[in-house]
Amino acid sequence: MPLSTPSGLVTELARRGYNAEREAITLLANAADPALALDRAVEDAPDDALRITVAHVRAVLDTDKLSADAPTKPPSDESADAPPRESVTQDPPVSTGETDQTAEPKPNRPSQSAPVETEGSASADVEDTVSSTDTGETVPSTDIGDTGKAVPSSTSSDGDSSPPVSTDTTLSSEASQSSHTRNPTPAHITNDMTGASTGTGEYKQFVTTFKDRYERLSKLLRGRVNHRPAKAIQQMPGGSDAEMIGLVNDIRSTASGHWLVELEDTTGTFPCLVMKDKNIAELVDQMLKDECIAIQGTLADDAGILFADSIHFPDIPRTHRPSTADRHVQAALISDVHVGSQEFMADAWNRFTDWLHTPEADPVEYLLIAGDMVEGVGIYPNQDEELDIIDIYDQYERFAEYLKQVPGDMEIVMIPGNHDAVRLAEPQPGFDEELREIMSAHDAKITSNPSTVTVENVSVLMYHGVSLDEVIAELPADKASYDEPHKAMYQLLKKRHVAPQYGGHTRVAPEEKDYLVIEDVPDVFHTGHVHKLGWGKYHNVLAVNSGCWQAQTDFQKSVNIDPDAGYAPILDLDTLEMTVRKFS
Ligand code: D5M
Ligand code: FE
Ligand code: ZN
Repeated sequence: MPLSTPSGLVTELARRGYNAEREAITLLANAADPALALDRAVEDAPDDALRITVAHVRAVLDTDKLSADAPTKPPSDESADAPPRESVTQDPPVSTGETDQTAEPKPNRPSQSAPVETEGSASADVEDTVSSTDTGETVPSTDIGDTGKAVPSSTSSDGDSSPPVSTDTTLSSEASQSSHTRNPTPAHITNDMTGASTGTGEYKQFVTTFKDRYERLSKLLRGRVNHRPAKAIQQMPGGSDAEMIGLVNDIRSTASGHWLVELEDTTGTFPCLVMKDKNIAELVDQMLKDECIAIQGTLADDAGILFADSIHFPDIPRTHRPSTADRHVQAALISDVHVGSQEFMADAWNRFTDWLHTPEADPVEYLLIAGDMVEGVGIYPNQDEELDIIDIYDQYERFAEYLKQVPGDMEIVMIPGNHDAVRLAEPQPGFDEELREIMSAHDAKITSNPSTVTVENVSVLMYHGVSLDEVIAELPADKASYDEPHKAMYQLLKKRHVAPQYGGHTRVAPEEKDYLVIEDVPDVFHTGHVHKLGWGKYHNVLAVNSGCWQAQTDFQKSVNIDPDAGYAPILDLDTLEMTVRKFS
Protein backbone atom coordinates (compact mmCIF):
# COMPACT_ATOMS: atom_id res chain seq x y z
CA MET A 1 0.00 0.00 0.00
CA PRO A 2 1.68 3.24 -1.04
CA LEU A 3 2.12 5.64 1.79
CA SER A 4 1.23 8.54 -0.43
CA THR A 5 -2.47 7.60 -0.45
CA PRO A 6 -4.83 8.39 2.42
CA SER A 7 -5.82 4.76 2.79
CA GLY A 8 -2.16 3.71 2.81
CA LEU A 9 -1.54 6.21 5.57
CA VAL A 10 -4.57 5.05 7.54
CA THR A 11 -3.43 1.43 7.25
CA GLU A 12 0.09 2.29 8.34
CA LEU A 13 -1.13 4.32 11.31
CA ALA A 14 -3.48 1.52 12.31
CA ARG A 15 -0.55 -0.90 12.11
CA ARG A 16 1.28 1.33 14.55
CA GLY A 17 -1.74 1.47 16.85
CA TYR A 18 -3.08 4.91 15.95
CA ASN A 19 -6.40 6.24 14.84
CA ALA A 20 -6.32 9.56 12.97
CA GLU A 21 -8.43 12.61 12.26
CA ARG A 22 -9.58 12.84 8.71
CA GLU A 23 -7.99 16.26 8.17
CA ALA A 24 -4.75 14.88 9.57
CA ILE A 25 -4.74 12.12 6.95
CA THR A 26 -5.40 14.56 4.16
CA LEU A 27 -2.61 16.82 5.42
CA LEU A 28 -0.20 13.90 5.56
CA ALA A 29 -1.20 12.74 2.10
CA ASN A 30 -0.52 16.22 0.75
CA ALA A 31 2.89 16.53 2.38
CA ALA A 32 5.88 16.49 0.07
CA ASP A 33 6.98 13.24 1.68
CA PRO A 34 3.95 11.58 3.31
CA ALA A 35 5.92 8.63 4.68
CA LEU A 36 8.42 10.92 6.40
CA ALA A 37 5.65 13.18 7.65
CA LEU A 38 3.86 10.16 9.12
CA ASP A 39 7.05 9.00 10.87
CA ARG A 40 7.61 12.42 12.32
CA ALA A 41 4.00 12.92 13.40
CA VAL A 42 4.03 9.59 15.23
CA GLU A 43 7.40 10.37 16.78
CA ASP A 44 6.30 13.79 17.97
CA ALA A 45 2.86 12.77 19.23
CA PRO A 46 2.68 12.41 23.02
CA ASP A 47 3.24 8.89 24.30
CA ASP A 48 -0.32 8.51 25.45
CA ALA A 49 -1.85 9.75 22.20
CA LEU A 50 -4.12 7.24 20.51
CA ARG A 51 -5.11 9.47 17.67
CA ILE A 52 -2.98 11.51 15.31
CA THR A 53 -4.55 14.93 15.06
CA VAL A 54 -4.21 17.87 12.70
CA ALA A 55 -2.14 19.61 15.38
CA HIS A 56 0.34 16.73 15.46
CA VAL A 57 0.75 16.82 11.71
CA ARG A 58 0.95 20.58 11.45
CA ALA A 59 3.61 20.62 14.15
CA VAL A 60 5.91 18.45 12.09
CA LEU A 61 5.08 20.04 8.74
CA ASP A 62 5.75 23.48 10.15
CA THR A 63 9.39 22.63 10.70
CA ASP A 64 9.86 23.29 6.96
CA LYS A 65 12.01 20.22 6.43
CA LEU A 66 9.21 18.46 4.70
CA SER A 67 8.09 21.21 2.42
CA ALA A 68 9.00 20.90 -1.17
CA ASP A 69 9.46 23.73 -3.59
CA ALA A 70 6.37 24.25 -5.60
CA PRO A 71 6.62 23.01 -9.14
CA THR A 72 6.36 25.55 -11.89
CA LYS A 73 3.09 25.39 -13.63
CA PRO A 74 1.93 23.12 -15.01
CA PRO A 75 3.30 20.80 -12.37
CA SER A 76 3.61 17.09 -12.61
CA ASP A 77 0.94 14.85 -11.26
CA GLU A 78 2.86 14.37 -8.05
CA SER A 79 1.80 16.53 -5.20
CA ALA A 80 4.29 19.03 -3.90
CA ASP A 81 2.86 21.50 -1.55
CA ALA A 82 3.78 24.79 -0.06
CA PRO A 83 4.41 24.77 3.65
CA PRO A 84 1.15 24.61 5.50
CA ARG A 85 -0.12 27.90 6.74
CA GLU A 86 -0.84 28.65 10.31
CA SER A 87 -4.12 29.99 11.34
CA VAL A 88 -3.90 33.53 12.58
CA THR A 89 -6.54 35.27 14.58
CA GLN A 90 -6.63 38.89 13.65
CA ASP A 91 -9.03 41.63 12.88
CA PRO A 92 -11.18 41.18 9.84
CA PRO A 93 -9.13 41.61 6.69
CA VAL A 94 -9.15 44.83 4.81
CA SER A 95 -9.44 43.82 1.21
CA THR A 96 -12.72 43.38 -0.60
CA GLY A 97 -15.03 40.56 0.17
CA GLU A 98 -12.94 38.42 2.48
CA THR A 99 -15.64 37.85 5.00
CA ASP A 100 -19.32 38.03 4.69
CA GLN A 101 -19.94 40.07 7.74
CA THR A 102 -21.31 43.25 6.29
CA ALA A 103 -24.90 42.33 6.05
CA GLU A 104 -26.81 44.08 3.36
CA PRO A 105 -30.56 43.83 3.16
CA LYS A 106 -31.31 40.43 1.68
CA PRO A 107 -34.44 39.66 -0.25
CA ASN A 108 -35.28 36.62 1.85
CA ARG A 109 -34.13 37.83 5.17
CA PRO A 110 -36.04 36.74 8.25
CA SER A 111 -37.32 39.43 10.55
CA GLN A 112 -34.77 38.72 13.26
CA SER A 113 -31.24 39.71 12.39
CA ALA A 114 -29.09 36.90 11.15
CA PRO A 115 -25.78 36.18 12.83
CA VAL A 116 -22.59 36.55 10.86
CA GLU A 117 -21.35 33.84 8.60
CA THR A 118 -19.17 32.18 11.18
CA GLU A 119 -21.82 31.67 13.81
CA GLY A 120 -24.09 29.04 12.34
CA SER A 121 -24.52 27.04 15.47
CA ALA A 122 -25.58 23.51 14.90
CA SER A 123 -27.22 22.90 18.26
CA ALA A 124 -29.18 26.13 18.02
CA ASP A 125 -30.43 24.95 14.69
CA VAL A 126 -31.82 21.83 16.18
CA GLU A 127 -33.89 23.81 18.61
CA ASP A 128 -35.47 25.37 15.55
CA THR A 129 -36.91 22.01 14.72
CA VAL A 130 -40.34 22.49 13.31
CA SER A 131 -42.38 19.43 12.81
CA SER A 132 -42.36 15.79 12.16
CA THR A 133 -44.50 13.88 9.76
CA ASP A 134 -45.20 10.26 9.18
CA THR A 135 -42.63 10.07 6.53
CA GLY A 136 -40.02 12.59 7.25
CA GLU A 137 -39.01 14.82 10.06
CA THR A 138 -38.08 18.34 9.17
CA VAL A 139 -35.01 19.69 10.80
CA PRO A 140 -33.96 23.33 10.68
CA SER A 141 -35.89 25.34 8.23
CA THR A 142 -36.65 28.93 7.37
CA ASP A 143 -34.47 31.45 5.74
CA ILE A 144 -30.95 31.69 6.89
CA GLY A 145 -29.69 35.06 5.78
CA ASP A 146 -25.93 34.85 5.66
CA THR A 147 -25.80 32.31 8.41
CA GLY A 148 -24.70 28.80 7.83
CA LYS A 149 -26.22 25.74 9.29
CA ALA A 150 -24.89 22.32 9.83
CA VAL A 151 -26.63 19.36 11.28
CA PRO A 152 -24.65 17.61 13.98
CA SER A 153 -24.83 13.88 13.69
CA SER A 154 -26.10 13.74 17.24
CA THR A 155 -29.42 14.99 15.97
CA SER A 156 -29.87 11.98 13.79
CA SER A 157 -31.09 9.72 16.54
CA ASP A 158 -31.50 10.92 20.06
CA GLY A 159 -30.60 14.59 20.07
CA ASP A 160 -32.03 16.36 23.12
CA SER A 161 -34.34 18.70 21.38
CA SER A 162 -35.27 17.03 18.16
CA PRO A 163 -38.41 14.95 18.08
CA PRO A 164 -37.75 11.25 17.71
CA VAL A 165 -37.75 9.97 14.20
CA SER A 166 -40.95 8.31 13.32
CA THR A 167 -40.55 4.63 12.72
CA ASP A 168 -43.97 4.37 11.19
CA THR A 169 -42.80 5.55 7.89
CA THR A 170 -44.42 3.41 5.28
CA LEU A 171 -47.33 4.84 3.40
CA SER A 172 -50.08 2.76 4.79
CA SER A 173 -53.05 3.90 2.80
CA GLU A 174 -53.78 4.83 -0.74
CA ALA A 175 -55.37 7.96 0.63
CA SER A 176 -52.00 9.49 1.46
CA GLN A 177 -50.91 9.20 -2.14
CA SER A 178 -51.03 12.40 -4.08
CA SER A 179 -53.22 12.67 -7.12
CA HIS A 180 -51.56 15.91 -8.16
CA THR A 181 -49.58 16.01 -11.42
CA ARG A 182 -46.31 17.85 -11.46
CA ASN A 183 -45.45 19.99 -14.41
CA PRO A 184 -41.72 20.77 -14.28
CA THR A 185 -40.15 22.86 -16.98
CA PRO A 186 -37.20 21.01 -18.54
CA ALA A 187 -33.94 21.89 -16.81
CA HIS A 188 -31.56 23.98 -18.88
CA ILE A 189 -27.95 22.83 -18.68
CA THR A 190 -24.73 24.74 -19.38
CA ASN A 191 -21.04 23.91 -19.06
CA ASP A 192 -21.69 20.27 -19.98
CA MET A 193 -18.52 18.83 -21.54
CA THR A 194 -19.84 15.31 -22.04
CA GLY A 195 -18.56 14.08 -25.39
CA ALA A 196 -16.52 17.24 -25.86
CA SER A 197 -13.32 16.27 -24.08
CA THR A 198 -10.27 17.28 -26.07
CA GLY A 199 -7.73 16.36 -23.44
CA THR A 200 -4.98 13.90 -24.17
CA GLY A 201 -3.04 14.73 -21.02
CA GLU A 202 -0.13 16.35 -22.81
CA TYR A 203 1.85 19.09 -21.14
CA LYS A 204 0.91 21.78 -23.61
CA GLN A 205 -2.75 21.12 -23.00
CA PHE A 206 -2.37 22.05 -19.38
CA VAL A 207 -0.91 25.33 -20.56
CA THR A 208 -4.06 25.90 -22.62
CA THR A 209 -6.32 25.07 -19.66
CA PHE A 210 -4.44 27.41 -17.34
CA LYS A 211 -4.44 30.19 -19.96
CA ASP A 212 -8.19 29.89 -20.19
CA ARG A 213 -8.47 29.94 -16.40
CA TYR A 214 -6.33 33.05 -16.28
CA GLU A 215 -8.18 34.84 -19.04
CA ARG A 216 -11.62 34.26 -17.61
CA LEU A 217 -10.81 34.87 -13.96
CA SER A 218 -8.53 37.85 -14.56
CA LYS A 219 -11.44 39.54 -16.33
CA LEU A 220 -13.34 39.47 -13.05
CA LEU A 221 -10.51 41.36 -11.36
CA ARG A 222 -9.73 43.92 -14.06
CA GLY A 223 -12.34 46.35 -12.85
CA ARG A 224 -10.69 46.50 -9.46
CA VAL A 225 -7.00 46.76 -10.32
CA ASN A 226 -4.98 48.34 -13.06
CA HIS A 227 -3.16 45.19 -14.12
CA ARG A 228 0.41 45.37 -15.38
CA PRO A 229 1.87 42.23 -16.93
CA ALA A 230 4.73 40.57 -15.02
CA LYS A 231 7.08 41.46 -17.85
CA ALA A 232 6.19 45.16 -17.58
CA ILE A 233 6.56 45.15 -13.80
CA GLN A 234 10.02 43.65 -14.23
CA GLN A 235 10.98 46.83 -16.13
CA MET A 236 9.49 49.32 -13.68
CA PRO A 237 11.76 51.44 -11.46
CA GLY A 238 12.02 50.77 -7.72
CA GLY A 239 9.43 52.55 -5.58
CA SER A 240 6.69 52.46 -8.25
CA ASP A 241 3.15 51.42 -7.44
CA ALA A 242 2.17 48.28 -9.31
CA GLU A 243 -0.84 46.00 -9.56
CA MET A 244 -0.78 42.51 -10.97
CA ILE A 245 -3.35 39.81 -11.61
CA GLY A 246 -1.93 36.32 -11.67
CA LEU A 247 -2.32 32.67 -10.80
CA VAL A 248 -0.68 31.84 -7.48
CA ASN A 249 2.43 29.96 -8.47
CA ASP A 250 3.95 29.55 -5.04
CA ILE A 251 3.31 30.51 -1.42
CA ARG A 252 6.29 30.35 0.92
CA SER A 253 7.08 31.70 4.34
CA THR A 254 10.32 33.59 4.69
CA ALA A 255 12.83 33.11 7.50
CA SER A 256 11.36 36.11 9.29
CA GLY A 257 7.77 34.87 9.01
CA HIS A 258 6.56 37.03 6.12
CA TRP A 259 4.89 35.50 3.09
CA LEU A 260 6.32 35.31 -0.38
CA VAL A 261 3.57 34.88 -2.95
CA GLU A 262 4.65 34.39 -6.52
CA LEU A 263 2.13 35.41 -9.16
CA GLU A 264 2.20 34.22 -12.75
CA ASP A 265 0.51 35.66 -15.80
CA THR A 266 0.95 34.90 -19.47
CA THR A 267 4.16 36.97 -19.65
CA GLY A 268 6.06 35.65 -16.64
CA THR A 269 6.16 35.61 -12.86
CA PHE A 270 6.68 38.22 -10.17
CA PRO A 271 7.31 37.81 -6.42
CA CYS A 272 5.12 39.65 -3.91
CA LEU A 273 5.89 40.00 -0.22
CA VAL A 274 3.05 40.03 2.29
CA MET A 275 4.34 41.31 5.62
CA LYS A 276 3.24 39.21 8.57
CA ASP A 277 2.10 42.21 10.62
CA LYS A 278 -0.32 43.49 7.98
CA ASN A 279 -4.01 42.63 8.15
CA ILE A 280 -3.83 41.11 4.70
CA ALA A 281 -1.45 38.42 6.00
CA GLU A 282 -4.59 36.61 7.14
CA LEU A 283 -5.65 36.34 3.52
CA VAL A 284 -2.57 34.28 2.75
CA ASP A 285 -4.08 31.57 4.98
CA GLN A 286 -7.01 31.43 2.61
CA MET A 287 -4.92 31.20 -0.53
CA LEU A 288 -4.59 28.06 -2.57
CA LYS A 289 -2.01 27.48 -5.22
CA ASP A 290 -3.15 28.03 -8.81
CA GLU A 291 -6.04 30.26 -7.90
CA CYS A 292 -6.32 33.65 -9.61
CA ILE A 293 -5.87 36.75 -7.43
CA ALA A 294 -4.75 40.34 -7.72
CA ILE A 295 -2.10 42.03 -5.61
CA GLN A 296 -1.60 45.77 -5.42
CA GLY A 297 1.52 47.23 -3.82
CA THR A 298 4.78 49.13 -4.09
CA LEU A 299 7.99 47.91 -5.68
CA ALA A 300 11.04 47.62 -3.44
CA ASP A 301 13.89 50.07 -4.03
CA ASP A 302 15.72 47.51 -6.11
CA ALA A 303 12.44 46.73 -7.97
CA GLY A 304 12.94 43.02 -7.33
CA ILE A 305 9.86 42.44 -5.23
CA LEU A 306 6.40 43.91 -4.77
CA PHE A 307 5.39 44.81 -1.21
CA ALA A 308 1.71 43.94 -1.06
CA ASP A 309 -0.78 46.49 0.23
CA SER A 310 -3.98 44.74 -0.80
CA ILE A 311 -5.06 41.34 -2.08
CA HIS A 312 -8.20 40.72 -4.10
CA PHE A 313 -10.09 37.53 -4.90
CA PRO A 314 -12.41 37.33 -7.93
CA ASP A 315 -15.27 36.75 -5.44
CA ILE A 316 -19.03 37.06 -5.74
CA PRO A 317 -20.16 40.69 -5.97
CA ARG A 318 -22.07 41.72 -2.87
CA THR A 319 -24.65 43.22 -5.15
CA HIS A 320 -25.57 39.79 -6.49
CA ARG A 321 -29.32 39.25 -6.38
CA PRO A 322 -30.45 35.71 -7.11
CA SER A 323 -33.22 34.88 -9.52
CA THR A 324 -36.19 32.98 -8.20
CA ALA A 325 -39.10 30.97 -9.55
CA ASP A 326 -42.30 32.82 -10.25
CA ARG A 327 -44.46 30.11 -8.70
CA HIS A 328 -44.23 27.99 -5.56
CA VAL A 329 -42.11 25.04 -6.61
CA GLN A 330 -39.32 23.10 -4.90
CA ALA A 331 -36.24 21.04 -5.69
CA ALA A 332 -34.73 18.23 -3.64
CA LEU A 333 -30.94 18.50 -3.60
CA ILE A 334 -29.26 15.22 -2.75
CA SER A 335 -26.01 13.37 -3.43
CA ASP A 336 -23.92 10.35 -2.46
CA VAL A 337 -26.52 7.64 -2.71
CA HIS A 338 -23.87 4.88 -2.81
CA VAL A 339 -26.13 2.06 -3.97
CA GLY A 340 -24.17 -1.19 -3.89
CA SER A 341 -22.58 -0.49 -0.53
CA GLN A 342 -23.72 -2.59 2.41
CA GLU A 343 -24.23 0.71 4.19
CA PHE A 344 -26.60 2.13 1.58
CA MET A 345 -29.65 3.13 3.66
CA ALA A 346 -32.43 1.54 1.65
CA ASP A 347 -35.02 2.18 4.36
CA ALA A 348 -34.25 5.89 4.47
CA TRP A 349 -34.35 6.05 0.68
CA ASN A 350 -37.69 4.26 0.61
CA ARG A 351 -39.09 6.72 3.13
CA PHE A 352 -37.83 9.59 1.04
CA THR A 353 -39.35 8.30 -2.19
CA ASP A 354 -42.58 7.39 -0.36
CA TRP A 355 -42.74 10.92 0.92
CA LEU A 356 -42.30 12.25 -2.61
CA HIS A 357 -45.60 10.57 -3.42
CA THR A 358 -47.50 12.39 -0.67
CA PRO A 359 -49.43 15.64 -1.16
CA GLU A 360 -46.93 17.40 1.05
CA ALA A 361 -44.30 16.81 -1.62
CA ASP A 362 -46.46 18.02 -4.50
CA PRO A 363 -44.34 21.16 -4.97
CA VAL A 364 -41.13 19.10 -5.20
CA GLU A 365 -40.84 18.92 -8.97
CA TYR A 366 -37.08 18.62 -9.34
CA LEU A 367 -34.49 16.19 -8.01
CA LEU A 368 -30.85 17.20 -8.42
CA ILE A 369 -28.27 14.51 -7.59
CA ALA A 370 -24.67 15.68 -7.18
CA GLY A 371 -22.73 12.48 -7.74
CA ASP A 372 -21.81 9.11 -6.20
CA MET A 373 -24.95 7.33 -7.39
CA VAL A 374 -23.31 4.00 -6.66
CA GLU A 375 -20.55 2.78 -4.39
CA GLY A 376 -18.40 1.73 -7.34
CA VAL A 377 -15.60 -0.79 -7.17
CA GLY A 378 -11.92 -0.43 -6.39
CA ILE A 379 -12.33 3.09 -4.99
CA TYR A 380 -10.46 2.34 -1.80
CA PRO A 381 -8.65 -0.71 -0.41
CA ASN A 382 -10.71 -3.56 0.98
CA GLN A 383 -13.83 -1.85 -0.29
CA ASP A 384 -15.02 -5.18 -1.69
CA GLU A 385 -15.53 -6.44 1.88
CA GLU A 386 -18.29 -3.86 2.32
CA LEU A 387 -19.91 -4.23 -1.08
CA ASP A 388 -23.41 -5.50 -1.31
CA ILE A 389 -23.21 -5.67 -5.09
CA ILE A 390 -19.79 -6.35 -6.55
CA ASP A 391 -20.38 -5.64 -10.22
CA ILE A 392 -20.52 -1.98 -11.13
CA TYR A 393 -23.17 -2.48 -13.82
CA ASP A 394 -25.31 -4.42 -11.36
CA GLN A 395 -24.91 -1.49 -8.98
CA TYR A 396 -26.31 0.88 -11.62
CA GLU A 397 -29.13 -1.60 -12.36
CA ARG A 398 -30.04 -1.48 -8.68
CA PHE A 399 -29.68 2.28 -8.54
CA ALA A 400 -32.04 2.51 -11.52
CA GLU A 401 -34.58 0.48 -9.53
CA TYR A 402 -34.33 2.89 -6.62
CA LEU A 403 -34.63 5.81 -9.00
CA LYS A 404 -37.85 4.36 -10.37
CA GLN A 405 -39.40 4.92 -6.94
CA VAL A 406 -39.13 8.65 -7.58
CA PRO A 407 -42.41 9.97 -9.04
CA GLY A 408 -42.30 9.76 -12.81
CA ASP A 409 -43.43 13.36 -13.26
CA MET A 410 -40.36 14.81 -11.52
CA GLU A 411 -37.48 16.27 -13.53
CA ILE A 412 -34.19 14.64 -12.46
CA VAL A 413 -30.65 15.90 -13.16
CA MET A 414 -27.55 13.88 -12.27
CA ILE A 415 -23.82 14.50 -12.36
CA PRO A 416 -21.15 11.88 -11.57
CA GLY A 417 -18.89 11.72 -8.53
CA ASN A 418 -15.63 9.99 -7.72
CA HIS A 419 -17.37 6.65 -7.04
CA ASP A 420 -19.11 6.64 -10.40
CA ALA A 421 -17.98 4.80 -13.49
CA VAL A 422 -16.57 7.77 -15.40
CA ARG A 423 -13.05 9.16 -15.44
CA LEU A 424 -11.87 10.43 -12.08
CA ALA A 425 -10.19 13.57 -13.38
CA GLU A 426 -12.31 16.73 -13.39
CA PRO A 427 -14.22 17.87 -15.32
CA GLN A 428 -15.92 14.47 -15.32
CA PRO A 429 -18.07 13.79 -18.37
CA GLY A 430 -21.63 12.56 -17.82
CA PHE A 431 -22.37 8.82 -17.85
CA ASP A 432 -21.73 6.95 -21.10
CA GLU A 433 -24.40 5.40 -23.30
CA GLU A 434 -24.32 2.03 -21.59
CA LEU A 435 -24.94 3.53 -18.17
CA ARG A 436 -27.55 5.94 -19.52
CA GLU A 437 -29.35 2.98 -20.99
CA ILE A 438 -29.37 1.25 -17.59
CA MET A 439 -30.73 4.39 -15.90
CA SER A 440 -33.09 5.33 -18.74
CA ALA A 441 -36.44 4.53 -17.10
CA HIS A 442 -36.75 7.99 -15.67
CA ASP A 443 -35.34 9.96 -18.56
CA ALA A 444 -33.09 11.80 -16.10
CA LYS A 445 -30.85 14.52 -17.52
CA ILE A 446 -27.25 13.45 -17.28
CA THR A 447 -24.52 16.05 -17.39
CA SER A 448 -20.88 16.55 -16.46
CA ASN A 449 -19.33 17.37 -13.10
CA PRO A 450 -19.44 20.36 -12.72
CA SER A 451 -22.44 21.73 -14.63
CA THR A 452 -24.89 24.56 -14.19
CA VAL A 453 -28.52 23.53 -14.18
CA THR A 454 -31.21 26.17 -14.44
CA VAL A 455 -34.66 25.27 -13.18
CA GLU A 456 -37.49 27.79 -12.96
CA ASN A 457 -35.03 30.73 -13.43
CA VAL A 458 -32.80 29.50 -10.59
CA SER A 459 -29.29 28.55 -11.65
CA VAL A 460 -27.77 25.75 -9.62
CA LEU A 461 -24.07 25.04 -9.94
CA MET A 462 -23.72 21.32 -9.33
CA TYR A 463 -20.29 19.99 -8.40
CA HIS A 464 -19.58 16.68 -6.69
CA GLY A 465 -17.07 18.22 -4.29
CA VAL A 466 -13.78 16.29 -4.27
CA SER A 467 -11.82 19.54 -3.89
CA LEU A 468 -13.62 20.24 -0.59
CA ASP A 469 -11.37 17.68 1.13
CA GLU A 470 -8.39 19.73 0.05
CA VAL A 471 -9.90 23.11 0.93
CA ILE A 472 -10.74 21.75 4.39
CA ALA A 473 -7.25 20.34 4.89
CA GLU A 474 -5.47 23.49 3.75
CA LEU A 475 -7.53 26.32 5.19
CA PRO A 476 -7.98 27.37 8.83
CA ALA A 477 -10.82 25.52 10.57
CA ASP A 478 -12.97 28.64 10.92
CA LYS A 479 -12.93 29.01 7.13
CA ALA A 480 -13.56 25.39 6.20
CA SER A 481 -14.30 22.23 8.16
CA TYR A 482 -16.19 18.95 7.77
CA ASP A 483 -18.73 20.09 10.32
CA GLU A 484 -19.53 23.19 8.29
CA PRO A 485 -18.97 22.08 4.71
CA HIS A 486 -20.83 25.12 3.34
CA LYS A 487 -17.98 27.33 4.52
CA ALA A 488 -15.55 25.41 2.35
CA MET A 489 -18.00 26.03 -0.47
CA TYR A 490 -17.88 29.78 0.28
CA GLN A 491 -14.16 29.63 -0.40
CA LEU A 492 -14.70 28.06 -3.80
CA LEU A 493 -17.24 30.77 -4.61
CA LYS A 494 -14.77 33.43 -3.53
CA LYS A 495 -12.10 31.92 -5.75
CA ARG A 496 -14.67 31.49 -8.54
CA HIS A 497 -13.28 28.04 -9.21
CA VAL A 498 -14.51 24.65 -8.02
CA ALA A 499 -11.07 23.02 -7.75
CA PRO A 500 -8.35 25.68 -7.73
CA GLN A 501 -5.39 23.66 -6.57
CA TYR A 502 -3.69 21.52 -9.16
CA GLY A 503 -1.44 18.58 -8.46
CA GLY A 504 -2.85 17.57 -5.09
CA HIS A 505 -5.75 15.33 -4.25
CA THR A 506 -8.18 16.51 -6.86
CA ARG A 507 -7.29 15.17 -10.28
CA VAL A 508 -7.72 17.72 -13.00
CA ALA A 509 -7.79 16.84 -16.68
CA PRO A 510 -6.46 19.30 -19.24
CA GLU A 511 -9.12 20.60 -21.60
CA GLU A 512 -9.21 23.44 -24.08
CA LYS A 513 -11.39 25.33 -21.67
CA ASP A 514 -11.20 25.32 -17.88
CA TYR A 515 -14.66 23.96 -17.16
CA LEU A 516 -13.98 24.32 -13.43
CA VAL A 517 -14.06 28.14 -13.52
CA ILE A 518 -17.23 29.63 -11.98
CA GLU A 519 -17.69 32.26 -14.66
CA ASP A 520 -21.30 33.18 -13.98
CA VAL A 521 -22.49 33.67 -10.43
CA PRO A 522 -24.94 30.87 -9.62
CA ASP A 523 -28.01 31.37 -7.45
CA VAL A 524 -27.37 28.09 -5.68
CA PHE A 525 -24.18 26.04 -5.31
CA HIS A 526 -24.85 22.36 -4.65
CA THR A 527 -22.14 19.86 -3.68
CA GLY A 528 -21.82 16.56 -1.85
CA HIS A 529 -18.86 14.21 -1.42
CA VAL A 530 -17.95 14.95 2.21
CA HIS A 531 -21.15 13.24 3.41
CA LYS A 532 -21.93 16.14 5.75
CA LEU A 533 -25.01 18.33 5.67
CA GLY A 534 -24.50 22.06 5.86
CA TRP A 535 -25.83 25.13 4.14
CA GLY A 536 -25.60 28.86 4.25
CA LYS A 537 -25.54 31.98 2.11
CA TYR A 538 -22.46 33.67 0.84
CA HIS A 539 -23.09 37.05 -0.77
CA ASN A 540 -26.64 35.85 -1.48
CA VAL A 541 -25.54 32.61 -3.13
CA LEU A 542 -27.04 29.65 -1.29
CA ALA A 543 -24.40 26.95 -0.73
CA VAL A 544 -25.74 23.50 0.10
CA ASN A 545 -23.78 20.37 0.87
CA SER A 546 -26.33 17.65 0.86
CA GLY A 547 -25.20 14.78 3.11
CA CYS A 548 -25.52 11.18 1.92
CA TRP A 549 -27.56 7.97 1.95
CA GLN A 550 -24.80 5.74 3.22
CA ALA A 551 -24.28 4.93 6.90
CA GLN A 552 -20.74 5.03 8.27
CA THR A 553 -18.48 2.46 6.62
CA ASP A 554 -15.65 0.73 8.48
CA PHE A 555 -13.23 2.70 6.43
CA GLN A 556 -14.94 5.98 7.36
CA LYS A 557 -14.85 4.91 10.99
CA SER A 558 -11.10 4.48 10.77
CA VAL A 559 -10.73 8.07 9.61
CA ASN A 560 -13.42 9.49 11.90
CA ILE A 561 -15.90 10.40 9.21
CA ASP A 562 -19.27 10.73 10.91
CA PRO A 563 -21.70 11.10 8.03
CA ASP A 564 -25.03 12.94 7.96
CA ALA A 565 -27.03 10.23 6.26
CA GLY A 566 -30.64 10.10 5.15
CA TYR A 567 -31.47 13.80 4.87
CA ALA A 568 -33.08 15.53 1.93
CA PRO A 569 -32.57 19.28 1.69
CA ILE A 570 -35.62 20.75 0.00
CA LEU A 571 -35.14 24.09 -1.68
CA ASP A 572 -37.97 26.53 -2.28
CA LEU A 573 -37.23 27.82 -5.75
CA ASP A 574 -39.44 30.87 -5.31
CA THR A 575 -37.80 32.10 -2.09
CA LEU A 576 -34.50 30.12 -1.95
CA GLU A 577 -35.41 29.04 1.56
CA MET A 578 -34.35 25.60 2.68
CA THR A 579 -36.10 22.90 4.64
CA VAL A 580 -34.21 19.77 5.53
CA ARG A 581 -36.19 16.56 5.85
CA LYS A 582 -34.81 13.65 7.73
CA PHE A 583 -35.63 10.11 6.65
CA SER A 584 -33.11 8.11 8.62
O1 D5M B 1 -16.12 10.40 0.19
C1 D5M B 1 -16.68 10.53 1.46
C2 D5M B 1 -15.77 11.29 2.35
O2 D5M B 1 -14.79 10.39 2.80
C3 D5M B 1 -14.98 12.42 1.70
O3 D5M B 1 -14.81 13.48 2.62
C4 D5M B 1 -13.64 11.86 1.41
C5 D5M B 1 -13.51 10.83 2.47
N1 D5M B 1 -12.75 9.71 1.96
C6 D5M B 1 -13.17 8.78 1.13
N2 D5M B 1 -12.19 7.93 0.81
C7 D5M B 1 -11.11 8.36 1.47
C8 D5M B 1 -9.79 7.92 1.59
N3 D5M B 1 -9.32 6.87 0.92
N4 D5M B 1 -8.97 8.62 2.38
C9 D5M B 1 -9.40 9.69 3.07
N5 D5M B 1 -10.64 10.15 3.00
C10 D5M B 1 -11.48 9.50 2.22
P1 D5M B 1 -16.57 9.38 -0.92
O4 D5M B 1 -16.31 10.01 -2.20
O5 D5M B 1 -17.99 9.05 -0.73
O6 D5M B 1 -15.74 8.16 -0.70
FE1 FE C 1 -19.67 9.92 -1.59
ZN1 ZN D 1 -17.38 11.39 -3.32
